[in-house]
Amino acid sequence: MSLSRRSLLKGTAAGLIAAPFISLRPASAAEFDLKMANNMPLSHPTNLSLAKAVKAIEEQTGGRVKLTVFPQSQLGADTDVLGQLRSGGVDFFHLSPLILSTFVANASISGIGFAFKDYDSVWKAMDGDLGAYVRAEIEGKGLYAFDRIWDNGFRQISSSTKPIATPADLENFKIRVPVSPMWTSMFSAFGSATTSINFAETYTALQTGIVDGQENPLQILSDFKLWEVQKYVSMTNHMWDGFWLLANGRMWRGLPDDVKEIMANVFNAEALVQRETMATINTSLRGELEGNGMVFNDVTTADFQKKLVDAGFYAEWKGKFGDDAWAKLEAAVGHSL
Ligand code: X2X
Repeated sequence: MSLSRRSLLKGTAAGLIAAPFISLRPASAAEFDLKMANNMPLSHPTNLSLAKAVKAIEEQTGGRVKLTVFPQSQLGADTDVLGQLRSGGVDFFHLSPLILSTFVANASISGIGFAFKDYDSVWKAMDGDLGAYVRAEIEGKGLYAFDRIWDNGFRQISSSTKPIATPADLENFKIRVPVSPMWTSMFSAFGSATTSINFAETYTALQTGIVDGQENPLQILSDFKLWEVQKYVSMTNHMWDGFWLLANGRMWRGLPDDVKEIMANVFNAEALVQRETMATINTSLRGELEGNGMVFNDVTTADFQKKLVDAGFYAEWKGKFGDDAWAKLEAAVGHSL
């Protein structure tokens, strides 16, 4: 032990001197010690941005807020963590709007098949009226959603058995879908044999052959090395998906206004960085996955959408969401569905 440290301790023990530049409070004694959960690995842009946000919030609040991130479903599968968020066991959680819809029914409206043609229309809608509508629904159920939604990506179908070239290839196809009525409904409309499985169990389900395929953005195929258990990737772009950054409502409302403002500013700014990072990486993902042996095919998306129309998928969901919400969706995406 160095002399200065020994004398510092002695002084502290005697209660005589305060070390001017050293906080004697242990790191865990932050005023607000909060838990954040998500289902992505540390390499995913969500966690890259989150690490920066956590540091910025600790700094800007002068150490009053300590955030601990639990990535890659460490606290449990998504539907379990949603329960923990509601009860307050978890303070913040990044979650797909479609899985959130198991609690906030109309949250899945942004996930309607083929609603968004490109990212420009996604951000216009989600940073605009449609996003505001969904956040109000979320608040109505007692949770809080930060203004800027984070990107998950446009979803593509992968398979271990055959390329999905036409809608007919999806008939009786054994596919994993996340736990959400809309995902089940959509792939049932394609005639697939769907199994609802949380993401945390998806790799194993593919590996053991419980299902032959799954659908996710290319970023996830890369991050989770799905080429080890999947061969074909069909560029269906059948749905855009994001992650709302959610907070337990009671915890959030209990924070002082200055802390809330710092957190909201940092998280919303970092969400925009995450979107940029996703867009940059996206340009090289197909090549990277092909390099790992995956075989890609492009499809005529209009054929897939027609199948959904014919199966009554849009009519069913228009009925479920209600005319008002549906009108907001069509206004946001700029075309009728
Ligand atoms: O469960 C999935 O497939 C994932 C990771 O994309 C979501 O969080 C919806």
